[in-house]
Amino acid sequence: MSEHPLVGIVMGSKSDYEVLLPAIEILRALEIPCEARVLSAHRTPDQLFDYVGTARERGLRVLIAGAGGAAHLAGVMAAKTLLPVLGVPVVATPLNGLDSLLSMVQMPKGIPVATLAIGKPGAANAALFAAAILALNDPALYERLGAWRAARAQDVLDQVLPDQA
Ligand code: RP5
Repeated sequence: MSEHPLVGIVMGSKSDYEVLLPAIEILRALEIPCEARVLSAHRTPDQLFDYVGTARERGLRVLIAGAGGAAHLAGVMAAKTLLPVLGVPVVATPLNGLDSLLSMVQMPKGIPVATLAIGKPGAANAALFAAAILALNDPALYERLGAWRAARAQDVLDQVLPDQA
């Protein structure tokens, strides 16, 4: 984690950490300074408001919100900032993340939450989407993101099936 983060990752509970970990790992791989916090829209609303309300002046440029259940975290954050908020639905209830997905993707008109897939794939893509946003004004990051994408393509091309080994 950096002292001057550009991306702030907020999760509603420590129990969400494993799901959000791919986002942290990809941001690190792309050398994007980030920070992660546990803050809840319903358990710590005042502290969440403080965090989001000061995010821009502290240098943050993109926020990632991961939460499960009735995942109002992302929408509440989006309501308190003009920074882009990327939502990652988390599996936390018997509804298997569909509750969280719909809570984020069905935000009423006017307060957008850019919602990714449920779980770890969504967390990884949130980091990549944050990178794409930041790369608009950072040519070096654009190059790193392009190299990351090319490496993933090479991973696919290098795959060998059992009957080809
Ligand atoms: C949400 O409730 C959190 O984001 C988490 O996904 C879910 C369960 O939280 P814990 O009961 O594990 O703290 O607010």
